[in-house]
Amino acid sequence: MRKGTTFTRFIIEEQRRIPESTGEFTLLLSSIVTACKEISDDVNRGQLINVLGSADTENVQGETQKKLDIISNEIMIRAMEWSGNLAGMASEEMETMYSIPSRFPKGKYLLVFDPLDGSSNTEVNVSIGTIFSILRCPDGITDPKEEDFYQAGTQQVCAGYVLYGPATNLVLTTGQGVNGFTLDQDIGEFILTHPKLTIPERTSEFAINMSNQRHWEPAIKRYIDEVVAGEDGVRGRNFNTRWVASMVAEVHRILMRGGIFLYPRDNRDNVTKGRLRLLYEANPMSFIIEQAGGSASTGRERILSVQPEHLHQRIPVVIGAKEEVERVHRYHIEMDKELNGSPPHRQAN
Ligand code: AFP
Repeated sequence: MRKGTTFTRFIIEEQRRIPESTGEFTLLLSSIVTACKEISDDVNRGQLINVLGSADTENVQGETQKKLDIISNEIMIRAMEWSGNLAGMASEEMETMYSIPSRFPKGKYLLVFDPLDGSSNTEVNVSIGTIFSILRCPDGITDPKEEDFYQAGTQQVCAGYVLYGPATNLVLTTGQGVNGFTLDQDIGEFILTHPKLTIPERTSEFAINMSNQRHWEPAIKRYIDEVVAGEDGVRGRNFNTRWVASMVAEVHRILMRGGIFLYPRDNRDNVTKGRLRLLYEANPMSFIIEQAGGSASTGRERILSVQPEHLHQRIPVVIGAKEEVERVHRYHIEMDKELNGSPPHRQAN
């Protein structure tokens, strides 16, 4: 007999702790996880079932879609729309929100997701993942509009990701800490392998796309110059670097052994407000990181407090070890004081 708590048992036991629970949320989570197992299987088979490569289409952000981006989005939609737990969905791969077709019952939750984050890595067999965030549909609304999704990250009921790497991991928070599961391929179940994950406050590992260095604001340049200088500089100790170009993999590494991840805004035309998306990348990851004892900031404010204004809104992201995130935040405050109110896009020079 295998040892370990299955995901199914875990969520049912969690549900039992809340006497007034209807089980709707448990079913919703269970459907998301089933969809992710299907995505995991397609990612795993890749070239064998001809799902790698470009779909030759563009998403709303003007990014070329991979076949697997479209397939994963379709899997999520088909797995979730019938469930009766959702009032609507929104995804990186769909320009507008997805209304639940009238032939299906509706529920009290909204689901926002990035079906396959880091998909530029699909051809090179590097870790990628699905990110999701569950929000409550505002009271009395059965036919939500896009504005109903514009909820600050603090309002999230649950956030999670599934990492498709050498192993498939599910990491989840409902605001009571963070738990990690590993897919046992033989029995098709996630098993609780990483209970109560926490991030060390201190780290010596950073992740940033260094090729954008010349576009950064002075605060980011200062921080990175200092960590790169290592024991010869003001930090007095050496740092190491990693960059996977897959936020799920970077956040997972931080949860496993610490670190800081930065995708700051910079002075390139399409990155003046940041590169990553608030609702389905930054918010769920920030909720997880904070619940594990880390910090998540735009550099200037707490990500989870930002009021969204668009479905596909971008935002600067600095997340991970508390001490480091706070330092980056301090550098931004000092820089802004020095530059004394000059417009943000100018400050990147
Ligand atoms: P894709 O899903 O288009 O591959 O983007 C991945 C991502 O949103 C995030 O996971 C990475 O950290 C970041 O973009 C990588 O961006 P760069 O290619 O600019 O480094």
